[in-house]
Amino acid sequence: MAHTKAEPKRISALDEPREVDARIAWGSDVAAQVLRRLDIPYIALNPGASYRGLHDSLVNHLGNRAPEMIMCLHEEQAVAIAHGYAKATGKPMAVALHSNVGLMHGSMAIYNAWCDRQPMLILGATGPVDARLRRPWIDWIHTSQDQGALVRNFVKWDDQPGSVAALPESIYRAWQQTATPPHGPVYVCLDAAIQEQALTEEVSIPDPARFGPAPASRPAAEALRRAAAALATAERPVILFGRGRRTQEDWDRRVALAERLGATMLSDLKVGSMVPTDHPLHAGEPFNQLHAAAKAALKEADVILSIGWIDLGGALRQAFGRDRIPATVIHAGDDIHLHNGWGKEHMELPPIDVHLLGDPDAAVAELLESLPARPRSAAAVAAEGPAEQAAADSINLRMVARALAAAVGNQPVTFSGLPRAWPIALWPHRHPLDYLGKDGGGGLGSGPGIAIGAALALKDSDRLTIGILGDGDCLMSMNALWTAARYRIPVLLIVANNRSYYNDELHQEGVARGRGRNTANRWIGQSIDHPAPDIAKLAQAQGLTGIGPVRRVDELSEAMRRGVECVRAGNPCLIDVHIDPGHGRHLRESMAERSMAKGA
Ligand SMILES: Cc1ncc(C[n+]2csc(CCOP(=O)(O)OP(=O)(O)O)c2C)c(N)n1
Ligand SMILES: [Mg+2]
Repeated sequence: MAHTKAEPKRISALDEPREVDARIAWGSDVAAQVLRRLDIPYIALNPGASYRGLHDSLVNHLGNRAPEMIMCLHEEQAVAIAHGYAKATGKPMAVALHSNVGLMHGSMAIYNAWCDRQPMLILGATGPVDARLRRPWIDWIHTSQDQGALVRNFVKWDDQPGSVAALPESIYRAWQQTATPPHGPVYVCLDAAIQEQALTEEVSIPDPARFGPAPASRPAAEALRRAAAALATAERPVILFGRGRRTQEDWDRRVALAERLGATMLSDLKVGSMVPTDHPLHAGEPFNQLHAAAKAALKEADVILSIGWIDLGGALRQAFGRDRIPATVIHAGDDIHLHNGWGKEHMELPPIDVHLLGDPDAAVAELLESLPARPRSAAAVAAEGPAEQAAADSINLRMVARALAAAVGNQPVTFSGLPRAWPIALWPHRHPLDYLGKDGGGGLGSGPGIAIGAALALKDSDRLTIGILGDGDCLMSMNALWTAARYRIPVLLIVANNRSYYNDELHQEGVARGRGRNTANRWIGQSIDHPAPDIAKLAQAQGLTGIGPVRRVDELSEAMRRGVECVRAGNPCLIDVHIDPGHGRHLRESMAERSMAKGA
């Protein structure tokens, strides 16, 4: 029997199928029904015959609703959109990837989501697995033995169910895996022949209620007791705020814990906003590599508490080198459950004295309950950035931030991505959705998709979703923008366009310096200029409002005003801003130094 629930609103009025067939009559109808019962709102996809059965079920059986298709021009962007959606909501949506080829296209974005520990349900397809059913040629090149092996090293779980009757269990388990913390993408590969099989008997699709995700795990009582004891007597505690949930409740508890302990707060650019960056206890800005204030705080600390810090080993290494760490190190997190040895995204093995194995925010809640109220005076001092030395004829990110803030006014903003030199101190993060963090795997080209996915998730909220993207990042996934135009996803993309893969220019400079060679050649093979692609036109060509290139300081305010107005009216917009390539250089200097030291 077809599942009957209140039909959710579709975002695309264009994609209304006619004469929908409510009968569950084909193998893929069963898979589609399972998606509906899981209340999956969207399925991002690029089509392909390996899942033409499922495609038909989504359209002609479910009526392209719950889930609704979000069509993309490249699989990498379908995955990136689900990634951005998960970042903003904490919830998975679905993705469909065609056979081996679509999976290969999507794989880098899956890797990003994996490293970022974000959930998503990826449905793939192959086959027919039964060779007798394969069409000549095409079905043979689009069938792979053990297709999940392509991504198995960077998904949490994968499966290829062997019958129609096995579909519900497989998809329910996948959902349970992806939605249970610690999160990660999951992949279910649907045999084309199974999808296209006519049902001869009713297939039971159980209610998903008893197959749902498990709650986040709480750390062991004994470990909590030891951690609380160490913290209760700490004189100079430091808390590293890493991965956590984007809820106001968890945010408030993190702040309360730091305040109760009088602890210096440090936060990570990679995870996004987890604590207020302008809190008196917050030292400096969120960082990727330790800044001086963070280093000093860690060196002086008697207790270091990591709340899901992604690279605790690396942070300690930067502060202490090979020296012994005098502080008691407490780490709360469950990431260890995902470490499989293939990727090294587990980072350097940190020395840990008290391991609070479990959900980092659960550890915060437990510690807060057991620690006595003992507020101490604020220890941290905000690190001052270097003075602004902007020539009036070149635009830097501080100017962009100021102009954007003026255009936005009081409306809350979600930054889906920020470039390294973005002046967070000018625009502090004060809400869990203010900034969603980095792409996870450092796979370039994710920025547009993640921004669109976040905007899709937040489109009915009071927030404005803005992605500040590098030109290299944006150009790699330019055609993600079509999806934003097609579904009227209100996102503002601002390209911090330095006409270069500037990050890597600095690497080349560092290598040349280390080898005593000419650093002036660093731009060769790195500059995206002569011609500089007209990114605003590329946006316009896909149906967005494209503004720019903005080259002069006096054009900035008007460009930002127009961009914000466009997105407030419900439409996507891109503003291409040519920025001074050298701005923010000091923030990247360490890379050049590292290359110099290692000659790599
Ligand atoms: C898929 C992929 N290809 C290449 C790189 C190497 N890479 C890292 S940052 C970067 C430059 C990014 O350029 P842009 O987005 O313009 O930012 P900018 O450094 O100029 O601010 C490159 C090429 C990568 N990380 N991922
Ligand atoms: Mg660039």
